[in-house]
Amino acid sequence: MNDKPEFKRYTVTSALPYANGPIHIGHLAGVYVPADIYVRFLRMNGADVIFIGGSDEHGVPITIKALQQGVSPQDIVDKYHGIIKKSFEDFGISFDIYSRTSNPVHHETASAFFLKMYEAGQFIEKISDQYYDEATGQFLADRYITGTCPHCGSEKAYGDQCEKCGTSLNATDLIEPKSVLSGNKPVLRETRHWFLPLDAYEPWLREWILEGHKDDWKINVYGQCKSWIDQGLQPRAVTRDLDWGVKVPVKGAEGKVLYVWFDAPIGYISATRELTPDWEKYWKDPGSKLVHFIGKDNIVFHCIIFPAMLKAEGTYILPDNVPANEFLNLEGDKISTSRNWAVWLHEYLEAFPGKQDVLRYVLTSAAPETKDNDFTWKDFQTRNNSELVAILGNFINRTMVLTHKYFEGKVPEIAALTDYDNATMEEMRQIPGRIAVSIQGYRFREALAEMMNLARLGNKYLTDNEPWKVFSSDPDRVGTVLNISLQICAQLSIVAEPFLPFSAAKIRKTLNLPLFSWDEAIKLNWLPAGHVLDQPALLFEKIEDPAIQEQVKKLLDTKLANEAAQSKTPMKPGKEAIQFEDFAKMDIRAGTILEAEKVPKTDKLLKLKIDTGLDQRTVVSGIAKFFNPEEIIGKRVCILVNLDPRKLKGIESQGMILMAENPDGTLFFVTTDEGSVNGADIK
Ligand code: B3M
Ligand code: ZN
Repeated sequence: MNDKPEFKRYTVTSALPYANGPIHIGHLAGVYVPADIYVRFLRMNGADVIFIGGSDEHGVPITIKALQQGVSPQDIVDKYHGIIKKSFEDFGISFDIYSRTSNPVHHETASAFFLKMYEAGQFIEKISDQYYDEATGQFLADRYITGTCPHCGSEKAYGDQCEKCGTSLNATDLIEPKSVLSGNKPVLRETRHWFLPLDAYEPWLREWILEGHKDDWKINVYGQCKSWIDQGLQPRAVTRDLDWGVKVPVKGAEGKVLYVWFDAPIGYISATRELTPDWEKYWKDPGSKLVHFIGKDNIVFHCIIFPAMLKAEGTYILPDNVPANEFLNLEGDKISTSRNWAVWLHEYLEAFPGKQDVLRYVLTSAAPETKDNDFTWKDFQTRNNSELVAILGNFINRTMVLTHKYFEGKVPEIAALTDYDNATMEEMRQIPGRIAVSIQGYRFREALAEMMNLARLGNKYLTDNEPWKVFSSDPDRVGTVLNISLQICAQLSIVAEPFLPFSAAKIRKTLNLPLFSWDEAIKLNWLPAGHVLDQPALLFEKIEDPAIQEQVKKLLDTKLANEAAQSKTPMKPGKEAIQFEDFAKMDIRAGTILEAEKVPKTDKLLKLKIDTGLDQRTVVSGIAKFFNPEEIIGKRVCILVNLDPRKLKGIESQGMILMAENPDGTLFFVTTDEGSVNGADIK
């Protein structure tokens, strides 16, 4: 291993999933599988490493779910914490601890953290008006208020957003607001909150991230940080009026809790305290390398807000890296818990028992490391059948079967080495180093591909040397070929361990070998002649069409159910007829989004730079609720170019992007097929 010499140990965290739903493949591909590969690799290197996980059990989504189901928030988190913890265990995510933020040790840790900052005068206090339910005697979080949307008139808008028209709202925008708790009209009351003045940390963040981590953080992570910092950081409230969470430990803060994003990352520290009395060295010694595995929606919290908190508190180390992934889609569509568009881990484990490694393999091969990626069941089947079965499984099986057939299951001697043998062994020597470099650079797809190259090397070696054809004439040669093939199997049992731990263990069992350390992966002589092998075991089996069809059907049913629910929202009525000339007046062109950024101080607007084929121009578009700026760069769009320019928030918008709007207000791009060029006339 070849890390910076100053690192003596590793503190590896993975995002704490909200305990209001089970784990799905998007969580796994984005966070837990890469983190687990990294940690298993470090352990094989003999590193002092802790791998922290746990459930995030606070926040409004959890109290709302409890309210909807008529149970307590504790019931909700108990249920999902149980499901999540078990599914991780069954899947082989090798946490050193999987904790939860409702534990007393977490409440103490988070509370003390806040108090220390409070006493050092690191918060600002602000008083503002907020809705209060007099019947139940409590302030109302945005999601606890419904009312009529001032934009579309829907009567079911929430205090933060109208789900019908997508507009983001302030609770005070609602016409006829109502408390979800009592049904009464809430009243405005003054309330006091504590804010973290992020703006004060801006110069430090610039230096630490924009200068200090320019070269070692992933571009997607660095880019998001830069855009946050460049847009100007604002003070952020770190307390809420809510009765579920970590109580704010100061006088005059009765009925208030810490904001969930303040307490949740402290959960990593609490979990470490729970794990070991020696926890401080993992969090306070600069010789510890802190790495946060997260999804891209958590970047700002882990790269800006939590580090600012750690810096303010003063005794903690900062993350060395935050290798956030992009998102995994499912069959071409965004994974969504509310639309049940997901492959749930606990359901996968039931449908495909014993096939943890197949999912680990597919999710690593298709990991959304640099851009969003798509999971399809077809691809899952293909990767299993033509890679795991046909390459890795086939090679190991053939080698084992031939050794049992010709040498009674004992490792044969090497007689003489040919040039081909030497070249093969030279190639073997290179592979562990290449895998290590990729893993340490957080490029897990590349690392996995190198591991599979070893299996390919073995397959080709065996096929090219055709031992089954030469046994009668030259048994010594067959002995040599099988010896080398078996050494490749042994090397696979080492280098496959971080990626495919269940299969690596099976390979070791058939070879009758222990788990070696990573350093030993270059030895090439793990199996002495005469070593007795176990029976061959089935590593991977073909996945047939019916198993895949069943999964596809399940998704299709979900889609149909969602569409049926959609169609209950009435379509807009048709418009009156027009003449062709009316249509022909519109100059619509194919274009490409070159740049996208949020318009400051709005929730709805994105400022886009579009290549229209005629020019590059600025368009302000009300799509920010549905698309993150960084996701849509490069997107093909249709743009109305001869619309009179219009000023929006002081920016001149020179045209309009065409969007399709569902009855429920969700937006989709209208786009053109591949081959169309920017400027193509749309008619
Ligand atoms: N629970 C958000 C999420 O699941 C949040 C992560 C907390 S990490 C400290 O995306
Ligand atoms: Zn609305």
